[in-house]
Amino acid sequence: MTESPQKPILLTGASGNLGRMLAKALAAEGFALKLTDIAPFPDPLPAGASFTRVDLNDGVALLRLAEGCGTILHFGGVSVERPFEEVLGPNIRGLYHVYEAARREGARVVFASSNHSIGFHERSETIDADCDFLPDGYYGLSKAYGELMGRMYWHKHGVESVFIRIGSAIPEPVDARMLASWLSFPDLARLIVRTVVTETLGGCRVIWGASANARMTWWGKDDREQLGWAPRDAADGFAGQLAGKVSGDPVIERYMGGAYCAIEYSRKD
Ligand code: 15L
Repeated sequence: MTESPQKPILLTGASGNLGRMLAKALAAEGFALKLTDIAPFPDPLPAGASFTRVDLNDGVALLRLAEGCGTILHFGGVSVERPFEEVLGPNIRGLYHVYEAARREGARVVFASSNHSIGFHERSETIDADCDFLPDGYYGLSKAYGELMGRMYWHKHGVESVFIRIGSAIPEPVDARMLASWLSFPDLARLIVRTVVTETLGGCRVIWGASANARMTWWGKDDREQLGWAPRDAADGFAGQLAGKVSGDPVIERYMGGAYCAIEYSRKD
């Protein structure tokens, strides 16, 4: 750990792919962790970590769990496109519970937002962090709402937030789109450390969650300098094998959100 002793970190979604990776990486850095998820934690508990099974719909349990925490890393909830009714509880009500807990504890929220909050921007554009939200489904819409909720909690209650609009955070890129959108696990882990140790944010900060990929021309200015983060990895080495791996679907290939844009797409023009 680089700076002053930290209060414990609450990590929601700890049993998911990103949660498991972050639990390991943050524990290795010496952070005290309270892990939570609706699903059991599948790995051996890292040193300095506890795990409590909680449904994000249960606001009382979440308040109790957040007691004494200085940061809430909110990676819980539905993480793919699903029908509205499935997204509503975990991603909207659950998020409200997270922000209420942060308000009570005076904690910072680091929100795993997504590129799907802006998914209907065309790939030919370069958009800055203050661009319009153009969600590509109910999941992306919940991420846009989450960022708006964070802004409300800053202006009304002084709760600081970092919104990470994650591209494609998986161990390796698997198609041509990810030559632009890929975010390596180490780059994400280093970013999360910066979101925790940076002393003051003075509001809400937005980060485009992509590695230093040569094809990442879609996403421009954001608040990385203030956090002291710059990605170090790149998908470029995969270009030879992945450049031709495209869908052939004009909707998927036109927009940043890719396949999510084409789910139940019914426009005729
Ligand atoms: C996301 O937000 C999803 O959680 C993930 O499963 C991927 O679909 C990713 O975006 C992506 O756009 O590649």
